[in-house]
Amino acid sequence: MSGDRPWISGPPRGEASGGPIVVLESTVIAQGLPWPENLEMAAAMEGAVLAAGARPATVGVLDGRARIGLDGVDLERLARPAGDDPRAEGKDREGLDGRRIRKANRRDLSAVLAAGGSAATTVSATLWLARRYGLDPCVMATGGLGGVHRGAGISFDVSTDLDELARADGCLVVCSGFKSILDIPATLEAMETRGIAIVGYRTDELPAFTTASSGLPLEHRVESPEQAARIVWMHRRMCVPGAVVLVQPVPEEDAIDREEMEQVLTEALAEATRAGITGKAITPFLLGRISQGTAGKSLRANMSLLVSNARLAGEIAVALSAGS
Ligand code: PSU
Ligand code: MN
Repeated sequence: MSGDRPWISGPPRGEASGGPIVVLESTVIAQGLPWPENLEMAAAMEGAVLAAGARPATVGVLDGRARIGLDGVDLERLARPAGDDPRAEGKDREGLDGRRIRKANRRDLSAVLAAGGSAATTVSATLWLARRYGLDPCVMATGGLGGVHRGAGISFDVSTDLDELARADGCLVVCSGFKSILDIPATLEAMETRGIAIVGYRTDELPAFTTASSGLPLEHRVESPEQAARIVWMHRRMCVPGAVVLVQPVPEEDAIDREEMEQVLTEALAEATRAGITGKAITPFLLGRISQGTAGKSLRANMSLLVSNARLAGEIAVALSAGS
């Protein structure tokens, strides 16, 4: 499928396509989870989409080409650490030190492709690439979205995910809220400013990633994939700008207690400040510390919510294609 666009490739689109597709990001594989669980999780997410009757397309950049859909070998390239230490931590997994797999948001894409490089894509880069390829509007699943960081009033650290969601007209993003390390109330405000629709899946409160609830109320709720599809269908039909974000809580049996999470997070944030870690490196660093601090519970919860979001996105993609 290279044609006149050798810089991007993917599955057949439009008439020739084999039914509904669920787009998956790859930063969570390369930077969000440790090896080898990251590779297991990537396969499990694709399996959950297939089981729902849709086709998965994990997005990434390999050797100077954007790819909409990766095979097992590609996924392993993104997942496997470059160094000798298979448990290389946060900072090393960022690609800041010559690591092959970088973390790319939308603004990084041109430079990475021009250099013939490889990168995992964040929500913003994934959404943009999928739409640019022709999966527009698309259905996507992930764990936690980027948003407004704590202290953003001074650092200005606000994820470009929010701006891309505001542009991704008619797309659906299924997730479990935002990264728990963020300023969640401020992130909700920033979503409202940008006019990004947010709907709870079987919940009245915004989930807080590996914790079932942030305690913050949501104004809209659906109970089934069909009801969710109806909102997306209406959103598309009315041409309301931006994406619809559907938030699903982590499965109950894997959820982490809110107080426990707050405590571990406070310590991890203090450590990040002491170590001078900022910008794109902060998420991988904190996720690693949180996993250690919760004795692996957060890792289990993270994987569990990713798989259940992939399944739900698959079910909604099927419902949307049946209704069109
Ligand atoms: N949530 C996680 N792990 C991650 C991410 C989110 O639990 O690795 C990634 C997603 O790809 C998201 C990105 O799009 O972090 C946002 O990064 P930043 O805050 O640097 O924009
Ligand atoms: Mn940031």
